[in-house]
Order: sequence, then C-alpha cells, then structure tokens
Amino acid sequence: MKTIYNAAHSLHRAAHEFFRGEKVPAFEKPERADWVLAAVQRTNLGEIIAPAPHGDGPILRVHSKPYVDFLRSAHAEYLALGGTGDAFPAAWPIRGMRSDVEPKNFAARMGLYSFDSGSPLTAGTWAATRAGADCALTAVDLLNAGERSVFVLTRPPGHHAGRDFFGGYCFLNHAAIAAQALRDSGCARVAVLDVDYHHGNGTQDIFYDRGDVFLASIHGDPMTEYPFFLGHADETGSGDGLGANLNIPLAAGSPVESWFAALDHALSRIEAFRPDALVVSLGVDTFEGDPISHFKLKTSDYPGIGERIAQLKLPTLFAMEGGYAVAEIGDNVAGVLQGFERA
Ligand code: OKP
Ligand code: ZN
Repeated sequence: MKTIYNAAHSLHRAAHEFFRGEKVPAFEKPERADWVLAAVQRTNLGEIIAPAPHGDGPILRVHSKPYVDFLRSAHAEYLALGGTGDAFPAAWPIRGMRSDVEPKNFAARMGLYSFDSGSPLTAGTWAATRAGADCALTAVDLLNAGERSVFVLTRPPGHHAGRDFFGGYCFLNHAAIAAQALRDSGCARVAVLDVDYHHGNGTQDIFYDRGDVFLASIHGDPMTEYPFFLGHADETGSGDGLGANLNIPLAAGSPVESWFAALDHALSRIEAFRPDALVVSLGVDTFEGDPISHFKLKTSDYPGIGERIAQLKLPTLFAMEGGYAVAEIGDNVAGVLQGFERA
C-alpha cells in the first residue's frame, strides 16, 4: 500500500490547548505523524510519496467559499491585529442569534466559523491542512489508476470539520474531500467508515442530506463524550440521505468485543449500500492507553480492523484522523494497514 505523506504537517504546531481552564500542551502534535511515518517505514508498507497540488476546486465541492477564504487568511489577520501565537475563538452565534451575516470583526468571524475553543489556529494551519487535502486527492487519483488501497498520512485531522466550520483540531475534512472527489470521478456511491473514538460530526454535516455517500461512525456516546452535540443513533439522514447515516455510539469504557460487534454491523450496512469505493477515517484513539479517550483496544486488536475492512473488497482510502498515545500510534496505525494488506 502506498502512503501519501504530508511533509507540511509540521507547519501546524500548536503551543497549547485549553483543558479545564488550564493551558496545557497540545495533544494534537507533530510527533504523531512522525511516529506513524516511522512505523510505515519500519514495516515496509510500501512506497511513500508526496502529494500533487490539486487547487481549490475539489475543496470547494465540500467546504463553503467564505469559510475557505476565512481559513486561508485568518492567522495573518490575527497577527495584523496585534495577536501573537495561536488564535482561539471566544464567542459563538448560539440559538436565537444570527449566523447568516458574516461580521467584519475578526473575533466574531472566528466564532462564526468554529464550534469549540479547543482548536488552536496557528500560522501554519492553512498550509498543513491544505496539503492534507492534496494528499487525499492524490490518493483518489491512485485509486482511480487501479491501486487497491492508499494511506493518507496527514495532520491536523479532518473529520470534525464541517461545510463551514472548524473544531476538534480539524480544519479541512480530508476524508470528505476524498469521498466527494471519488463521486466526481465516476463512483456512483461512496461509503465513509469512521472508526475514530470521536463522532465524525463534520463528515455527517457535509453528507447528511445525500443518498450517494453513506457514513457509518462508531464512537464514544455523545451524552458524555466529545463532540457532545451530534452522533446519536437516531440521526439516520434527511431527505435523499434518509437511511444513509449510521451512528453507533458506545458507552465510554465499552469492552473490545462490543467495539468489534459494532464494526461488523457497520460493515454489513456498508455492504448493503453497494458502494464503489470506501474512505476510512482512521483514528486510533480507541486504544486503551489514549490520553483523551475511553475505549479499550490493544495494539494486537488493530490488524483485525484492517482484516475485516478488507472483506468488503472495495478500493479503499485510509485517511489519518486521531490517536494521541504517541508511542503506540505508529504500531496501531500500521497494524490496521498490515491487517488489510494480509487479508
Ligand atoms: C479529535 B479527533 C481534551 C479535550 C478534547 C477535542 C478532541 C478532538 C479529537 N483535553 N477536545 O476526533 O481525534
Ligand atoms: Zn478522535
């Protein structure tokens, strides 16, 4: 399996995030990708290649133009106003307020285009996530040229980013950009399988009313787990998309057996959808040692995920999402990919 590696990932380097009112070192850090790259090399997964530039077009199929324009210039604007370091939002248009008017004020626009204060917008955020989109699109080109599977190794992650908002460490939704590009290059139906610990609320936002892209997400129950306000089982899609959204929330602390039962259910629903290609939002924060998540998978469980996904026999794009146990992230990701290759 080829890896498309985003060498620009390290341009996104947040100094801190906020946790319980305290400034703490950011969990989503450059070392994450370095350790995954080392594991890809160590296990001889396959060739490691650089992304080819694809322009704004395929990004704008998924994200709104005002949002993309904002992201591109946000940090420079912040600096011009006298900001130092990373930018954080501090005010949001909650129920009863207007989100249909884009204010001129920078802090107001930070709030309009985000849903949490946990996602530092840094000097290199745009360059890093934009290169991540190029990686996803380069991977789609390879699938279209006949590759069976491709791994997109990028950060920051993407699955919390919606049509016009960032949050949960995510800015552009690389998995959604890939799914849309697969549609636009001839796949009639595409499935997205999100195995990150956190619900893929951004991906759900983007495809919720569409019947051509099926989303299955297995995640910590939003009643107690981030992102809290989406990811319940009764969210099944709307309009043309009714029935094309599957959420499987599991209680924090759920046993490994429950997680694999959820995976089998998700895979059978994907199979019934008869997609032409699969995009996997590959987070490994389901690991027992993850510092911000509460499932119990062990390193030895990860190959089984890849083996099961391979049974679908679909052209498959794996896009890197979360996983914050830095010392184990490489083995866990490589385990999934090797399991897929072996099957
Ligand atoms: C991104 B991805 C921890 C707070 C957690 C956001 C978590 C985002 C996870 N102090 N805040 O889905 O792995
Ligand atoms: Zn996650």
